[in-house]
Amino acid sequence: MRLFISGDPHVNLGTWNHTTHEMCARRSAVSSVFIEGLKKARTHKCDAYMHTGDFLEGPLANPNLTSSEYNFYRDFVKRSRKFFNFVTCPVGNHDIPKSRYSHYKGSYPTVWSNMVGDLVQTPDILVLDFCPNGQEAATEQFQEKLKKFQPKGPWLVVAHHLMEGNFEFNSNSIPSHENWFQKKWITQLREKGPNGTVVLGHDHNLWEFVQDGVQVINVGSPTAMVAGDQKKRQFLVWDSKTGTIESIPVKLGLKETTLTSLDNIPEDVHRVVLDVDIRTQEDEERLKEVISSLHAKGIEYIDKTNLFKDDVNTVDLSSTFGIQDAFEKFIKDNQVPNNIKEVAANMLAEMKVC
Ligand SMILES: [Mn+2]
Repeated sequence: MRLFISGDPHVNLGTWNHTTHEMCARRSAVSSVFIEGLKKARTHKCDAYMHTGDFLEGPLANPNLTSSEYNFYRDFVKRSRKFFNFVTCPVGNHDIPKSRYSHYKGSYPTVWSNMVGDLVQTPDILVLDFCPNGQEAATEQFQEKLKKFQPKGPWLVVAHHLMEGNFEFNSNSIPSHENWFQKKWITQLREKGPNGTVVLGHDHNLWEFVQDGVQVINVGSPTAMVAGDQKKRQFLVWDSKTGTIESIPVKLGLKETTLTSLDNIPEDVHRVVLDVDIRTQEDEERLKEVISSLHAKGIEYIDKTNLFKDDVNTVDLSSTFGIQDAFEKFIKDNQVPNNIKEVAANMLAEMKVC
């Protein structure tokens, strides 16, 4: 089996703590990379598409999805199963309803919970869901699973955990927000067989190292988290026969550019930094013009002149549902096989109805 692996997409990231423009750009970037992944999974002859949790920016942060978005993504996964065994595991912290966290009181929506938890059924893959009850519970969960783990060949562990000692951060003050994949676990896993790999989700950056002969890879988010983020992005392909893991680079991201003159306004960027020298009334009029054209195109901007800094957040999100555009491009793409195009076209038609 060849398994295609993609990390934390966090679809809808930006519904809190970001400007409307950032939100639009991010939705559109995630949509494109999602389609890109589907195509790459085929060209790399993969049998299944797995993501390592936090598919949506779900209940933990903000369950602020429109019902058409939610239905669309759920449908996408359901239908893409005709072509790929699309698996949504492990479960990430954003895929879990708040009501299951021990420290939360009250009830919270279970936006995503019906979709997660489809596990790859093979003795060679061990999946560790994010555990909402803290590190002790996560450790217990690992030791329980380890007892039953009997790989016959090359093995793979996929977990929605941060790596102890390699990339430690406390993203908020709630201890149960993090699970740590411990280094001693790697030593224990090594006893199950010499040809093993650990793939982690949860940390949005990309990194890897080898310990006790076991390759440990943090897959990272498949696209930039904000405009201007230049970090390397990737998908992974794991081959169960050879135990090899291959990194497939992803070029898509959120592009930012700085303008020092208002002569050439780029079309293919997500954010423009306007660092222009305004001397005359005419300059000011031109800047106003440029800003309104950026608005119209849904391109975010940072105005360093401060002349129009209050003039933001005017884009209507309901008209900038990025995945529709991505699908339209996908359907027109000559390299996409017809049977996949057909499904995409049907999905797009249905999406427009709702
Ligand atoms: Mn996470």
